Amino acid sequence: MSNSIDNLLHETRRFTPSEEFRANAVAGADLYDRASSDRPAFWGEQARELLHWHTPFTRTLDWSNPPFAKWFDDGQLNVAYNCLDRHVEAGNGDRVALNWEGEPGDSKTFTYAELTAEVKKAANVLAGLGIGQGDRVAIYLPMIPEAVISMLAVARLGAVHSVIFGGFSAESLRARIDDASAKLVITADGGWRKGKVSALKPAVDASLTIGGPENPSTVEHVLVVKRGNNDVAWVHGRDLWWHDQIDAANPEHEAQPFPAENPLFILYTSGTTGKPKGILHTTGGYLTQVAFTHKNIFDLHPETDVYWSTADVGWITGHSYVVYGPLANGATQVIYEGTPDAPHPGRWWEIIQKYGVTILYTAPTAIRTFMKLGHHIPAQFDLTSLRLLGSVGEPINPEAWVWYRDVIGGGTTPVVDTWWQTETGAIMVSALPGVTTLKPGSAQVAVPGIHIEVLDDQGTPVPKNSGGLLVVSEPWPAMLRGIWGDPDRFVETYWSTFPGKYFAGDGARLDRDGDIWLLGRVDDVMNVSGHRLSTAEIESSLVSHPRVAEAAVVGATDETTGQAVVAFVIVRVIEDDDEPGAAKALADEILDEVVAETVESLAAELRAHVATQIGAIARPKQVFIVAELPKTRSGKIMRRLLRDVAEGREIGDTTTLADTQVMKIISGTVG
Ligand code: 6R9
Repeated sequence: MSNSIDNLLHETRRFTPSEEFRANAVAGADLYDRASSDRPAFWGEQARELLHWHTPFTRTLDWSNPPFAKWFDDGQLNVAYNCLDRHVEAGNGDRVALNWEGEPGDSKTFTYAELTAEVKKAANVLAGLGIGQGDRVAIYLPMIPEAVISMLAVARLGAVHSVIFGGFSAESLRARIDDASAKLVITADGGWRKGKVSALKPAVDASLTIGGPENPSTVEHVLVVKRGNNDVAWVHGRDLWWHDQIDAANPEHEAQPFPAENPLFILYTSGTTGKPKGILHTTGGYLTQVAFTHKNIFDLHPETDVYWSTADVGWITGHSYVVYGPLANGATQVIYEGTPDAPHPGRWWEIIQKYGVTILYTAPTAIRTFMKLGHHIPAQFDLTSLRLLGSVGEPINPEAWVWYRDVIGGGTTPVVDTWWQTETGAIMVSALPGVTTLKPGSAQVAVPGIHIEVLDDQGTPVPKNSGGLLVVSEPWPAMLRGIWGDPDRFVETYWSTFPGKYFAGDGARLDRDGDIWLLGRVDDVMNVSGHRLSTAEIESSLVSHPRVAEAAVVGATDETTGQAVVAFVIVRVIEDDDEPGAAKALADEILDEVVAETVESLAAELRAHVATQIGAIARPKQVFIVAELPKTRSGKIMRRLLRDVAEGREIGDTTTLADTQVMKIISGTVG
């Protein structure tokens, strides 16, 4: 095993910040010193500096009842006022807040003054429907401006939003509505995805009638945004058109202050057991850390930067780094409704060119998809406005990191790999782009003010050059405040492995410099003949082979070895510089090409490649060449489903897949 880790940790490429970047960087190395002497005091300074408090706080952290933290709890603020009105009052009302791009090519721009005006009207609409402090509102919308407006309107009233991914089924939607006892659902007729309108309202209609009249839901009203212009069924008395309500709404609304520990949102995330967990976040600490990290890690210069996070608002990244962080900092940003390849595979690069995007934040899964399509596609667009790139969601293998920097970043932009979770609320491990010498593949160091450790099973910090479990050892401002309605599960899931410390569920290694390398969820760790192998590591090795674009590895039960390594691999187009069109080849055409050169010989080559790179113990028992991998809408590979295939079982619940057809295709290829 130590050989295999050495392979990853032997990454020798280093990228120091350029003189120019360093000279203009928002964050300097002094942040680490300032934060380390007294963490709560440091966060108190940040909270005062970055936010407007209607009532200033006198206490920073109350940790008298761990693991239930309170931050700045005698202070009062309004989150929407912090994201909107205060920028207008400071004279920045004409600055663009949102450049929204619809998938079919329509677009809309909102200045801070215009966005503030929309949110005030929306807040009055919601208040008119009986929404007040503490009430829960479910938001089930595509990536349209109304998603941002709804979240901020809920926040403005001191109410609690629960944003649910547009891809979730009626059953999942109902389970979340019931768990939070939501009074209102905000949805749309439909949204654009992959070149056509995908209806949303039917899922809401179906969810609210599940169980028949004996099982009424808590929902009183459904507000419907008109986006897709598709026909919708209508329940009179319950359903209301958003535009009718907004047009009739009072434009005046004064934001009231709420206590710093007033809940802001619930966001559901999957756990190791079936029932989704409603992760609860509050206002003051959360907004402090998202604003701090957004400003310092993305080196935000709000007057000149154009920031784009490609995340959907249904994911925590959309909450913290589309809505709250950027808007609290007065940033100008881009949001995009659709898929990266609609109507053509250069759509994202076209958007960057159109708006002059300077900071891009996206996920490794997207980067690897673009690698697969080839560099000819981004090369057709002017990407020279980009000056900083970010990554989030899973480990980014060194090859993808370097490709991202070279092909998208023109060989000059820093790439920050940011580790965090729904539960942590904000970034916890990341380089600072003007300070840190970057190392491809490693998330590197704790954010100033955050205390991260890698512990062995006994809870002892591991020395450099070894691995263990990632924990957060001190409370942090944006930490989850609990699981909605289930305090015991909160304590049990996160705080019982190492008492007093937060266990994130991820494996990690420290390299010889003490930098952190994330190795994936610990439930993604395989045990092959008594050796612990990380799925991330074997995947990284596979992706370093020139024919591999993407790889997913699972441990399948094996009579002799306990578990056997089974790999699912998507092959990459071999780029032909004389024939750029070849790079556009679709996944199934690639597959045909591979079939022609015999799948077996490639599989054998890849098995040998892993054995050479990592060691015989990691050699996949089987390598399946597939056209697609099953992913959730936030881009996480659903290894559970691949394990089902690898072990020849019937495939389990696929409702959280972005594309529910993909498992049929994979089973067809493998079986
Ligand atoms: C923000 C987000 C959290 C899990 C987390 C870890 C994985 C996220 C990562 C990363 C390696 C990174 N993860 N960022 N792994 N490097 N930079 O993704 O939240 O959807 O709750 O997922 O994602 O396994 O535990 P969430």
